[in-house]
Amino acid sequence: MAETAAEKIKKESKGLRGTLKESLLDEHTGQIRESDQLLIKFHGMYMQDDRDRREERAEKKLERLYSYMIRLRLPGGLLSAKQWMALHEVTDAYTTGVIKITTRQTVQLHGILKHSIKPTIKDFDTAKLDSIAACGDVNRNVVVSAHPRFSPIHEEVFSYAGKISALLLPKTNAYYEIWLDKEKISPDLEKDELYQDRYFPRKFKIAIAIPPYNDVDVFTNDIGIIAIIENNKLIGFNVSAGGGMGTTHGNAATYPRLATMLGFVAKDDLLKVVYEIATTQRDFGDRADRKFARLKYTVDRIGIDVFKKEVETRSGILFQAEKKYELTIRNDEFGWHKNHEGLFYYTVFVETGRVYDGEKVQFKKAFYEIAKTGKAQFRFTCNQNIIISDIKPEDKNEIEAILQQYGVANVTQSASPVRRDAVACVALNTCPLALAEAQRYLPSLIDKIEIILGNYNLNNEAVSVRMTGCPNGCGRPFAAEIGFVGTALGRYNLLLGGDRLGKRLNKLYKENIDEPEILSNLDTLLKDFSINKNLSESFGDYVLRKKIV
Ligand code: SRM
Ligand code: SF4
Repeated sequence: MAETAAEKIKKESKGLRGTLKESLLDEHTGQIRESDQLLIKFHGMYMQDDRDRREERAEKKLERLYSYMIRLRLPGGLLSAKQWMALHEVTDAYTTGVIKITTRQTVQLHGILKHSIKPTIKDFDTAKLDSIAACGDVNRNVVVSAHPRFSPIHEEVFSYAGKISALLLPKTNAYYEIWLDKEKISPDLEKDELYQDRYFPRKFKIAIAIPPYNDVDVFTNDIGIIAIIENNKLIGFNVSAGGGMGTTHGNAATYPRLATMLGFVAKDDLLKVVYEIATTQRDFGDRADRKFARLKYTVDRIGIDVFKKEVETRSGILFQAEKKYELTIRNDEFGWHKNHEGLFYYTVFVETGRVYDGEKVQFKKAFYEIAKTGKAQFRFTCNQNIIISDIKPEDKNEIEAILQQYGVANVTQSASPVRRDAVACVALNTCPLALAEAQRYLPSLIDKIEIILGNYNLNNEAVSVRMTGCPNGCGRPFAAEIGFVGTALGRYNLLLGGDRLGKRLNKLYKENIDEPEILSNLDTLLKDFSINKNLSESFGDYVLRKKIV
C-alpha cells in the first residue's frame, strides 16, 4: 500500500527543516505552508485558529485568526522557581495569558502570533527550556509519577524520564537553526540511527509509574513502565506495550487499548529494551494509514508474542516473568504532605489545568510570588494539577500565606472529590479536532453532578469523571468510571464501567446525548448505586457487577 502524504513530507523535510524559515518570513499571512504545518509539530508547536471567531472573520472576508500553540518538553514535569518565572513572563508577553497544564505533565501556551514564535522560543531557551519533540511522530513528553521525592526511590526512578527522553530525542539541529538562529552543523553529525529520515509512523508515548501510584495512567501509553521496588531498592521494571486511547466515531476498527505486559527487565536493561520497542514500532508500524499507525495496532496485527520476540532479538534481553506490584492510587493527593527528607509539598487543585487569574482565585499571581521567593519548585501531574514542592520546614508558613492570600488554598480545600479528580481536554476554542466543548463546559456539568451526588449522600464519592471534545481521548476518558466523549456541540457519548485506577476501560452506555439526558441517566444510576452498592464498592465496579454495560 502507498505511504501517506505525511511520510513523504517527513522524508523530504531535510531533518525537519522543510520550508519553515521561508514560511516564517511571509508577512502576508498568519499561516505557514501546508507541509510546514506537519513539520512544526516536531518542534513542539501547532498552527491553530480561534474557532469562536471563524464566522465573524469570514463575514469580514478576513483570513482565519491564525496563531500557534507551543507545548514544552518537560520529562517528569519539573520546573525550577526561575523557570516558572520565565514561563509566567513568556505567557504574559506573547500568549492568551493562560498556562494550560496538560494530561502529560507539561504545559501548553496558546494564541502565539507567527512573529512571536521566535521570541517565545528564545526566552524559553534562556531559561533552559525547549519544545523539541513535544509533538509529532516522535517520542513525546516522558511522564513519571509526580509525587515528589516520596522516597529515595522516587528520585532514582524520576531520573529515567530524562534518560529516556534524551535517548529518543531526534538528532537534527533544525530547532536551533530555525528558532534560535544557531549555526548549521554538518549533516553527518546529525545522522539519526533511530529516526533515520522517516521518524516513527505516529506519535509515541512512554510513562513510568511508581507503585502504589498510577497517576500517569501507565497502561494508556505506547510503553508503560512500572518501577519494581524490593526491600526499598529499585531492582528493575515491568514493561508493557501497546496502550492508546484514540478512536474515530463510526469506525469500529479503531479502539482504545490498555498496554499488554511484556515482562520484567533489570534496571540496567531498561533503556535498551525501550529503544528496541521503539525501533520495532518504527519498522513494523503502519505507514499507509495514520489511523492504524500507533503501536497498539502493530501489536495486535503482528501478535504480542511475535512483537515480544522481535524486541528480545533486537535487544538481546529476554523478558522475565512480570514481578508483583500494586497500583492503588490514581488521583493526586491534595494539600500539604511531607516527604522522607522532611521537605514539604502542597498539591494544588487546578480545575481542568487552567492556570489563570480570576475573581475567586489568582493562580498566576500566587505561583509567581512563590517562584520569586526561590523557596519551592513546581511539578505538574498527569491529572492536570500542580505540586509546589521541595519546601523547607522553615519556609512552609511563607508559602502557605501566599496560597491563602490568592485563594489557591481555598479552591483546593473546598473542591469536592468528584471535581478534584475530574479531567477535561482543551477542545474549543483552539483544538481543530473538537466536536464539542470540554474544559469550558465540564466545570458547570460537575456543579450539577455534585447536586445529584449530594441528593443520594454520595458527596464523598471520588467518582472519576473525564470529558473530551472528540474521540481522540486526550483526557483519557476511556479509562474513567464516567467518560464523556463529544459527538457534536452539546452532545456526548456516555461511557461507564471503567475503574478508578486505570486498569480497566469503560464501555459505551448511551450515544450522542445532551445535558438533560446525561443528568437524568446519572440521576437514575447514582440513586441505584447509593442503595445497592457494596461497602466501599466504587461506581465503576458497581456498574460492572450489575452488568449495566
Ligand atoms: Fe492530544 C491531538 C491536546 C494528551 C490523543 N491533542 C491533539 C491536538 C494537538 C489536536 C491536533 O492534533 O491538532 C490537541 C491540541 C488542543 C489544543 O488546542 O491545545 C491535543 N492532548 C492534548 C492535551 C493538551 C489535552 C489536555 O487538555 O491536557 C494533552 C497534551 C499532552 C502533552 O503534554 O503531550 C493531550 N492526547 C493526549 C492523550 C493523553 C495522554 O497522552 O496521556 C491522548 C490519548 C493517549 C494516546 O495518545 O492514545 C491524546 N491527541 C490524541 C490524539 C489521538 C491519537 C490516536 O492515536 O488516535 C490526537 C489526534 C491525532 O493524533 O491525530 C490528539
Ligand atoms: Fe482536541 Fe479531541 Fe484532544 Fe479534546 S480529545 S483536545 S477535542 S483532539
